Amino acid sequence: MANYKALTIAGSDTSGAAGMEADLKTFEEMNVYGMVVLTVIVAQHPESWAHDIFPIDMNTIKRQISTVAAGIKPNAMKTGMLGSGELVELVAESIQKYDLQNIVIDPVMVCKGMDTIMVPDAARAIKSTLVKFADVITPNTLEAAYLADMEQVDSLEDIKEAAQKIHKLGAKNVIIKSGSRFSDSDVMVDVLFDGKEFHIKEKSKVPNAYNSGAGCTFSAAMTAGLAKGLSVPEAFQEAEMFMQKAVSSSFKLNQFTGALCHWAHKL
Ligand code: PXL
Repeated sequence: MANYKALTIAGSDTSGAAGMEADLKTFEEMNVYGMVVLTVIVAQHPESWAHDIFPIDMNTIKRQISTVAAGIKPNAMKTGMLGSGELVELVAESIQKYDLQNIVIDPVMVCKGMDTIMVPDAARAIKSTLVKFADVITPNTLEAAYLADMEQVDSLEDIKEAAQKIHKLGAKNVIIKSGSRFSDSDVMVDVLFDGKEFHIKEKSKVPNAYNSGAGCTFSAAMTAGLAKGLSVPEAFQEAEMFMQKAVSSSFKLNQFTGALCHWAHKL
């Protein structure tokens, strides 16, 4: 039996909904062996759910990268929360040094419910150094606006413009997810731009769904598809089907948040 291996370079979301927890659950459900380079640990305050970020030191991160990249070699990899500009640069160097393939960049700049960039220094470095290594980049509308130097991305036309601009930065394929952020619409769109064509996936908002970790899960599903040798449009199709089920069966964790049901495709 073929064993396909995927790597995530990402933070731990202690609540289990986002970050490397979401990535590993997704890899597993998609029949791909998962590995982690841990970058930060996010812990939430139980009374307010405010997030604190505890970084892992750079030497420990370098050792983890060499374990999986030199010692094993994944078929595909993704990035999640990177936490500092220095770490973004280390990831870009490592992609070249170890000749890593099938790179999915999830340019995590905000967590669910936030509208300001968490670590500006990391966001700048993603734009200047990491985007060009992306076989696929998967920003939400806030991240897309930042990367494309646009005031806002709030319509399908904006998404198309942003995707073209981000493609010009060097990403081979750009997937922008409107999520539930479009202000005046019941419809959500995910748009894949491959440099020539737009592939548009329209879907209805799922009422009362919990979508914490949706960005991580989607980019992990893309990574799993590429690890298995699917083309980008095929991986997009498979990731969309996986998300549809995981979001429809999402559930509450506490009064602040909930999680996707990663195993919903088996129900
Ligand atoms: O969903 C963005 C995200 C990514 N990575 C980690 C997180 C979060 C949001 O909470 O905690 C580790």
